[in-house]
Amino acid sequence: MANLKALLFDVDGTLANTERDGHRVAFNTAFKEAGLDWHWDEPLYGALLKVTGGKERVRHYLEKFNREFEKPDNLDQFIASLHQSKTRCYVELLEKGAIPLRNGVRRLLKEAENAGMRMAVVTTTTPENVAALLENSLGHGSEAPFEVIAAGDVVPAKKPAPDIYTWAMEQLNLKPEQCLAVEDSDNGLRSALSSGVRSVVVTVNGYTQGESFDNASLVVDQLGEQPGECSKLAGDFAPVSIIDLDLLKKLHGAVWE
Ligand code: XBP
Ligand code: MG
Repeated sequence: MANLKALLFDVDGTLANTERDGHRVAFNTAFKEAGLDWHWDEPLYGALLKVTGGKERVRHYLEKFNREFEKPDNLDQFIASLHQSKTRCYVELLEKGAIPLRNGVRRLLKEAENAGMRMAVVTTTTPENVAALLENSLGHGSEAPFEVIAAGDVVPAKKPAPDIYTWAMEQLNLKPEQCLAVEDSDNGLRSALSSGVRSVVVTVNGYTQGESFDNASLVVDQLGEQPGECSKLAGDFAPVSIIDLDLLKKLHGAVWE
């Protein structure tokens, strides 16, 4: 049986519902600031979420949804500068307190920290976004419980590629059988599984609830702040009323036994 040594947390959609009311809104503000008439409404953004990474998502939008836009010669630079404005707008939203953590996240992070469990962030989003989310929701210095922040362009291939998980585990000097991932999307689940991490808890959200999570260890609607708040949607592991450290250890043991 493999002992659980670290929890690996995805950010967008997992720690907070940042996509619809955060990234999407920030993209639209950045488009307006740049004098573009582009607007990403909620359904369009849901379709665009299939591609991870903000810069990659803008490129995908131009290829699939806005082919008539006359691309500048320096397209890479154009997208990079648009994305920089988007990051600034997103951080401003977080500073206004626009996006709270999901139910139960604060509790589980505290419980894991108190128990001395090692933790890392494993995300495709930009590092500034992670720092701003943690700082504005948990307070100053709240990156501290995370030994590693694996984020953004540190690896070229974003989720669902395994690279960001592999990179994070290398930094922690741990093997996949020592880690459990918490994710919210099919792209994130596939990334974790293909890196060798087999115990993965998925907490679905509005954008991902229709996805199929066939190889997840456990799929729930939320972590839950109080016992009884969390409902199991799929997985052999039962019963589940809250996702706490004890349950994660048992789940991990069952996956690797
Ligand atoms: C989600 C993503 C990110 C964000 C936008 O990452 O795919 O691209 O949507 O952030 P995860 P950036 O679920 O792995 O946290 O614009 O900074 O890429
Ligand atoms: Mg996610």
